[in-house]
Amino acid sequence: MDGVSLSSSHPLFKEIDKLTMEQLSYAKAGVEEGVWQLFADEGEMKMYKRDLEIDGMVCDPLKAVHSIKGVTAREYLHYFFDSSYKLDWDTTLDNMRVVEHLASDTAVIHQVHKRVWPAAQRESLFWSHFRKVNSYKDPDASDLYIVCNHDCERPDVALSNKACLRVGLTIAMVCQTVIKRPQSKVQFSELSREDIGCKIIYVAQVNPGGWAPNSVLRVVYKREYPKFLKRFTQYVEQKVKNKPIMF
Ligand code: 18C
Repeated sequence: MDGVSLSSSHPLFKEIDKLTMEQLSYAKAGVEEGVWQLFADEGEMKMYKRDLEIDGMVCDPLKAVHSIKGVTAREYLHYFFDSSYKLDWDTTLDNMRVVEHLASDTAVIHQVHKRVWPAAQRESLFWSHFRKVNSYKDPDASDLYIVCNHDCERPDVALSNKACLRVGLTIAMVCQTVIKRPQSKVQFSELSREDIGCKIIYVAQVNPGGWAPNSVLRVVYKREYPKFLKRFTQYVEQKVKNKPIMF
């Protein structure tokens, strides 16, 4: 999947293009000491947060780095982007639907999340864009893909119920395939899953969109993000098992 399928004349193109590239450099910028606090450290998976309140609401940015074996960047992000898998792996969801397929690499998605007592139920409405950006890959990587998600407004998508609140979100997953055999000496078709790995960076900032007790929110945050990344990784590892490698 080279190039961008979404037409440059689409009304959302400029916003999608700008934000996707901004999130890519933000994700790749690393985690400066004294700025990011490590709160989950499980094997290769490390999660960092910063404290940030906007209008009294907790909007703590999250940055996670992970590294896995046997999966390519394209495969990992295929399962993250393709909405037909979301109900399999996203345990925060009550339901979801694709509002519009804007192009093969861009969709608008509406999700209704599980309610966390005593806060109101949340939903999210966002565009999701998948792009290959090899010119930004690390020297040891053979490719680089990003999925960027950001909240949007659609007059044709009403709140699923009056008590629901819509969250704001900017989320990006950046993945790079690393090949363990010298690339100059090997064809992709000769590689096995033992020869490949994937470096993952996930960045997220969610605005709760209305009242929720800050203490509950931070508990949900610290529980749900590690749960998500571990579960999603296991899901992808299971899905690609015994399938031909997709570069
Ligand atoms: O990136 C993820 N998923 C993608 C799915 O396609 C997409 C997600 C976008 C929406 C994220 C908004 C999440 C709101 C969650 C509401 C609470 C649900 C809790 C359910 C508990 C059973 O990019 C993976 C996303 C993983 C999300 C982890 C949870 C993050 C919590 C952040 C704070 C949420 C604020 C509002 C909740 C108020 C509750 C006190």
